[in-house]
Amino acid sequence: MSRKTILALAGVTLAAVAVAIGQNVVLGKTAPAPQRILLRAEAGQFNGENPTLEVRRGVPVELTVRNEEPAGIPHDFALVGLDVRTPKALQPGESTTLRFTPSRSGEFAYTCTLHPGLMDGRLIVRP
Ligand SMILES: [Cu+2]
Repeated sequence: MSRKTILALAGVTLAAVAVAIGQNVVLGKTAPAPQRILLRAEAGQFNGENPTLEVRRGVPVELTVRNEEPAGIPHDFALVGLDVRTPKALQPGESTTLRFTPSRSGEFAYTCTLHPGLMDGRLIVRP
């Protein structure tokens, strides 16, 4: 390896360090990993049982809702009291990811507004 090549590699390394330092300065600290949740709407239920979801307050949530009905049945998703909902009904095969950071702890209801009473569950935000 020539001296020129080594210097070039060192330059790359220094650039990488500078980028890493720059990110640290911008963020101040490492951002927490998002809490990822997948809800599959199928046969008129979420994940077959409308599970109770648990997340931590102050940590970003990425909640993906996917309509896995075979055909003809739209679904949506709304978290009552947290101002989180799918922008529109999802047709079979469609999905959307909702991103939010719960700012207060407590218990919140979720539902598919097209099938209330069938697709209802709870989200618990832990302090
Ligand atoms: Cu529904």
